[in-house]
Amino acid sequence: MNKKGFIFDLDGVIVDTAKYHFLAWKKLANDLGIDFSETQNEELKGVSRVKSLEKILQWGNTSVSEEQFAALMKKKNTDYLTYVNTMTEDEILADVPKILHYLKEEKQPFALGSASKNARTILEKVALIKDFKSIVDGTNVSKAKPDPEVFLIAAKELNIVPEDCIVFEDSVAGIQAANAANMISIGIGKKETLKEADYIFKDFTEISTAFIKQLIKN
Ligand code: B16
Ligand code: MG
Repeated sequence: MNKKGFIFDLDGVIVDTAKYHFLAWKKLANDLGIDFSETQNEELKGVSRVKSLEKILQWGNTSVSEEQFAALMKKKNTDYLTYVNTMTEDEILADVPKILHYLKEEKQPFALGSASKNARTILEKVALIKDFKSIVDGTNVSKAKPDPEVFLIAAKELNIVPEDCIVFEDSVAGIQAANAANMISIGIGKKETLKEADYIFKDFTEISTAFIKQLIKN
């Protein structure tokens, strides 16, 4: 039987935590006297926590000391976690369970490949943690997307060569990382934004099990 490695990004693919990142970053930015819009939040998707804060400070023409930077990072995460702690299975995005169920039925291994250091907490909150054969997140990588490191580690842990891996991603940097890893990239989101992906779908309601079956076969 053909075996492929399926790798899922977390935020924007399995759950929409971007709305919580937005609330936490907005509060932090506004407290510093910096404006922060939803459009700017889009630019932080898939970007690490450190890089996100660097960008916000840059947008606000603000510089802080190393200690202040560390304190701001901590503050943002504490605030973000208050939202994460309210999460339940109801927040799993539409038709994600349908695809995960199908992969299990077909005995296809799947992993998580996320930039988030909170990935395990989130997967626990939405009761998906036991389903993933491997979880690679912000605590396991040294290079952020678009570097392929996160997906290459996931492939290794799944014991599947990169060429036989399929990545679901909602961020441009993530699609670039999947392409750089020589994996099949599936963009979840807008066609105009994710044009570098091999396939693009609005969300999982547009992805049929027949399509997944075809990916397994090829
Ligand atoms: P944390 P993903 C990313 O998750 C988010 O898209 C991005 O906005 C966030 O800054 C990053 O995780 C780090 O998250 O602060 O929880 O470590 O899309 O790679 O699953
Ligand atoms: Mg994402």
